[in-house]
Amino acid sequence: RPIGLLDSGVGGLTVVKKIIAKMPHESTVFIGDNAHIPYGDKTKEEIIALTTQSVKFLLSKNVKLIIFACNTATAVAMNFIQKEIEPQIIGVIQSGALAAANTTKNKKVAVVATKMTVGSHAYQKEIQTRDPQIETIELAAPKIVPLIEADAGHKAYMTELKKTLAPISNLDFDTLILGCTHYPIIQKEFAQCLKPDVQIIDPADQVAQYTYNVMKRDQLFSTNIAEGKHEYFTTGNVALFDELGRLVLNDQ
Ligand code: DGN
Repeated sequence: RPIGLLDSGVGGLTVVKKIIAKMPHESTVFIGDNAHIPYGDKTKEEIIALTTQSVKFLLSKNVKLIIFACNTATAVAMNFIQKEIEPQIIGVIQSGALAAANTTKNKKVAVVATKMTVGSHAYQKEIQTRDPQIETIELAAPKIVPLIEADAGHKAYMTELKKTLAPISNLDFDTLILGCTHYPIIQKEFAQCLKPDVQIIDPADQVAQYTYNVMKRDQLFSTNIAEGKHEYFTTGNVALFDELGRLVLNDQ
């Protein structure tokens, strides 16, 4: 049985890529809800309804575990949907918070994410439970995801990203969480907009490790000795998803 992953668009492929690298014998099924991107500006009810559709699709593919490769869905819909289904759901926020709490030395962490993720303060809460001394600075960046989804060539980001990060770029945090799974696609550009000693956290690294641990604990590893198979689906434009998706999967 495969591992299921979902996102509102191609961002979740940054997580798929790390899962495949960590567990090459596992098969995966990914669904990107590109028809309804961005999730960050929608209501909680809308996000729960859309995420539920993607979860139903993944369950129809007989997945053994589901990863919400979307911070917005993790923040808003994960706990609610977990109550309704049997397979375990793994989100990205808990892992991102853990990685940041383990990384920061000066106990100041910045999180850049969608409006909805920032509004939920999910990162702040998770970081607080790990270390109440850590100060979390949260910044919503609603313009970045639509730019990434629109521009397969990675071009028009710098100006917008600089503008978006301006309110925090001179603050003295030493760790920054890419709190949206689209952002690792432009991690280099993020680095260029920040002080050189800021550590950038892609929660997907810790998600891959956590997923590995859960699969070991629950004996979910595939007995395949061949490489896993990977299927990709989108609710949106297939040609665009294909073009941008290939770029994300091959490019990092
Ligand atoms: N990739 C998603 C996230 O991690 O929050 C959401 C992007 C969006 O829909 N705006």
